[in-house]
Formats: sequence, structure tokens, C-alpha cells
Amino acid sequence: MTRFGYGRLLEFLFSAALLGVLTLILHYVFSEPHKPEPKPRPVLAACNKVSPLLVGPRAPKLSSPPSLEEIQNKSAPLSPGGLYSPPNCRAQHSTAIVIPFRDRASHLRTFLNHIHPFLQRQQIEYRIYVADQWGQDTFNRGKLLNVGVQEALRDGNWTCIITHDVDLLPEDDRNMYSCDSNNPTHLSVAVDKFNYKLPYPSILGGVVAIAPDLFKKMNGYSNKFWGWGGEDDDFSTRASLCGMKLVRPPTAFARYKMIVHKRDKGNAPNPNRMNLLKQTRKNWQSDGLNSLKYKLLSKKLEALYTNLTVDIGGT
Ligand code: UDH
Ligand code: MN
Repeated sequence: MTRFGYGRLLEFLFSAALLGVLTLILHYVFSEPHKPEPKPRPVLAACNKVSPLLVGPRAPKLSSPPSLEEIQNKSAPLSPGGLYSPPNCRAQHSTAIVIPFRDRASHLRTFLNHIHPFLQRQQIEYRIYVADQWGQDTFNRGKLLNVGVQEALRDGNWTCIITHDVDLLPEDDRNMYSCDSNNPTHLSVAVDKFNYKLPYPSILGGVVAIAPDLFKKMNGYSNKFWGWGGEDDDFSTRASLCGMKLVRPPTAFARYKMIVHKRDKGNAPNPNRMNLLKQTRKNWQSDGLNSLKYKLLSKKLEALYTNLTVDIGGT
């Protein structure tokens, strides 16, 4: 090789080395500062099958509920939207509670005041959703429940959904707010309004716990029951058409008080409900979650619950 050739080679090697050093410097200057490894969160042990915090029967306070702020101030810490996880153990159930609602502010305060401590004693993870019907059209409980469940399922992988009238207060925390994996559970078995007796065997109104996949299998509730009555019996028929049975916890603790109330404006008994109930078998697969249409006007993460204001249209 000629002198000239060595010179070029040395020049080349020198430039390459320089480029390497420059790259290293640039990398050092512009790369992200070294972050310390995040501390792993302590892994909590699973909560006990039977919560040690249960107290059994405890009479709910039915009248003059505190303000939302007072309820919040005395509550254990909740995440926005009314989400709770037990602080000291890993919950075995995660339950979304969905309430059909319109214009029952004082019932809601009575309910929240009672239900948060009740559920916390059960050591479950839960969140409360209020499906609030916007406007003055006839009330539609089934459709509101469909909306609430669908929206709740967007937020989390709940192991359990509980559809819950706002005026029913559980009297005994042994009545677990969790789901059976194969069948819906009728939780409000014994209600004071019905002298703590089941009015008829197929009843599935009030408070019902159902696993999300079963709710989907039943195509949710019918959207067609405008006004009072029928949607709960239709729901019961859907369960039986899907080959499910109703689970009922013992009446010794599946007990509720209903806040005494008059019939609401906009929720008169539906004169067509018996007719509709004759058509459940024909319609259930095309009327329900898969035909649900609504406008979600707002979703507000309140301190004690998630409020969904929804335009579900009218009859
Ligand atoms: N609901 C509302 N707002 C309404 C209507 C109904 O929030 O305007 C919700 C609420 O969650 C309620 C549920 O729908 O708990 C069921 O309605 P309801 O309480 O009227 O049903 P219930 O079976 O009706 O209690 C019985 C009629 C009461 C008349 C009693 C007269 N003695
Ligand atoms: Mn009621």
C-alpha cells in the first residue's frame, strides 16, 4: 500500500472514532435522565371469604338523611365516582351497582348513607352508578338499567352487576353483594312492604345480582316497558328462557326496608304491560342490549357515585 493509502485509512479511522465519541456525547446529553425503578406495590393477601367486619342485622336509618357532603366527610376514602377497594386486603368481588333513577334526591342520600358502610363491611371492591333519566317522558326502568350496565362495563371488568332500586335498604350485611357464576341472584327476597314475604315465586324485581356474561346472554332488560311494572317479570322470563334458575339467599338475612313513597309522576302503571309480557319469548333476542339506543348527556364522577344523565327518548 502507498503512503497516500495509509494516510486516507488513518483519516478514515480517526473520523469514525470522532463520530462515535460525538454520538455517545449526544446520547448522554439528550437521553432521558435515568429513572429509579418504581417501588413494587405491596401485594395484598386475598380478603377472607367471610369478612371479619360483618355485623349482621343493623337497622337502616330511613328518614332525614345527611347531606352528600356530610356523608362524604364521614366515609372511608373513595375514588372519584364512588369507587371503593378495601385498603388491607385484595377484594374477591368487584361489583358495579346500577340504580334506575329520576327525581329521588332524598332517597339517593338515604341510600348512599347506608350502602357505603354496608358494602365496605363486606370487603368488596365496588362502584355506584346512577342512571338518571333526563326529561319528562314516561319512566323506563329496564332501559335505564341497560344503559347503566353498558356504561359500567366500559369502565371496568366487574365480576358482578347489581341492579338496585334506590329506595331499598339492605338490613343485614351477610346478604353478600356478589354474583353466582351461573344464575341471577334475587337479593331482595324479604321486603318490609310485602311483610317480608316473597309475593310470587318468579319475582325478580328490586335488587338483583347478575354476572356480566349472564346479563349479556339474556340480552339485558327489555327496552319496551314504559311506566311502572312488567320489566322485572320480563327479565325473570328471560332468565328462565336462557336455562337459568333464580338463586335466593336465606330470608334470615336477605331482608330490606323500602322507603315509604307515593307513586312518582311519569311512572303510572303501564296498561300495556300484560300484553308485552306475552311477547317476551318472541322478542327477547331482538329487544334489549342489542337494540339499545340512547344519548349519554353527561357522565359526572361525583364523590359518592357516578352520575349518568341519559336521554332514552320516549314511548
Ligand atoms: N324510580 C325513580 N324515579 C321515578 C320512578 C322510579 O328513581 O320517578 C326508580 C327508583 O330507583 C325506584 C325504582 O325506580 O326505586 C322502582 O320504582 P318504584 O319505587 O315506584 O317501584 P315500586 O315497586 O312501586 O316501589 C310501587 C308503587 C308505589 C305506590 C305505593 C302506593 N301505596
Ligand atoms: Mn319503591
